[in-house]
Amino acid sequence: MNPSAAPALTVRAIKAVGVAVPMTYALGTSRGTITRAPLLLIDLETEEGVTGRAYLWSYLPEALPAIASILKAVLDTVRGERIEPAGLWSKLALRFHLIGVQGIVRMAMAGFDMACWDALARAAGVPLSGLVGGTRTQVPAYNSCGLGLMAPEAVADEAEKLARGFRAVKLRLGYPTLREDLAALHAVRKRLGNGIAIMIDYNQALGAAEALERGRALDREDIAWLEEPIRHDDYAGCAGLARELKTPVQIGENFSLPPAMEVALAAGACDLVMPDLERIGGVTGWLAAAKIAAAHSMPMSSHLYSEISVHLLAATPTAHWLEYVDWADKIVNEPLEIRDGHAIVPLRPGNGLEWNAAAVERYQV
Ligand code: SMN
Ligand code: MG
Repeated sequence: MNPSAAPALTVRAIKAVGVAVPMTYALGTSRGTITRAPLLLIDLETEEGVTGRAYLWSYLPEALPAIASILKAVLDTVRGERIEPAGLWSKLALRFHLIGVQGIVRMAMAGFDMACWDALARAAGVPLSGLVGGTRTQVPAYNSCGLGLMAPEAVADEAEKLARGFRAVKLRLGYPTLREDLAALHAVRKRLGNGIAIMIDYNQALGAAEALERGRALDREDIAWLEEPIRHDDYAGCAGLARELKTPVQIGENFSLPPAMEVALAAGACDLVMPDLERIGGVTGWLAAAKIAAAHSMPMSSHLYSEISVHLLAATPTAHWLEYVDWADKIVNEPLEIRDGHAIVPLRPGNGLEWNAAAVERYQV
């Protein structure tokens, strides 16, 4: 449906609660290990009685109060305004122009934007996917839990568990040597067989020369993509790798707002994109990014935020893969459903997020 046809809603209050939710599988990246998911749960209350919900993944628990504090400034700026996400985004961008729409400011704005879209979809009685023009009922999903840096047999054991119900998993690499990278990859491949696709994520661990050497070795391994091999903002370096390597180069979780994606694509920095719902600027930013990707015929996957991203990929012309993580499962009433390697787009109104009050109390920080 046309979003402007949704019933009128007015911003009344924003509640934000920080939780640190234990993760079933630790996330051991080349840049550090995370064992608890720091999430800021946002409730946007409206004068009309509809509540919009969203969460923000803050990487660092210490960032939670800072984002909540910026959300107070967001509320002060838009209290009493009609919910029209793009217009409110512009108003907030002006309000925060001097500090800059980046970091925790962008996080707060994106979380507010996601909650606005949820409120509108709930008020209209349609799933978020329907509000943004989505037609797909399911989206291919890869399991991105765990599979961090550890001994080859341990990572193979974890891969076996994580591949159940999926047709693809993501493996984190960036060991000190290529030999160790290949040992982990070979152990996982041997355990999973050839029917499961493997994505590889370096989290920017390599320099350009090292990335070319390891990328050439990985070209012989039939992997689905090579993610963030080098600094995320070295678009010229990324473009060189995309040209030289057979394996598709994937970047995007660090695009800050849609113009960054436009610049990266103009530079030929990748073969695939995977914007992050928060960093790209919430649902409003995602929809703009999806248009850019479509204009470049660029396959677009998601980064984190599985529960909301599934609705948006349902409406993304070049939708590719949903990144599935279960990190919010313990604090929501109805976790995202995976069936035969696909995430099912929920049919209930809004984005489908409802907090499990007992779990929120338990994990509150
Ligand atoms: C990642 C996600 C969340 C925190 C750290 C790293 C990773 C991914 O880059 O793509 O899943
Ligand atoms: Mg990544």
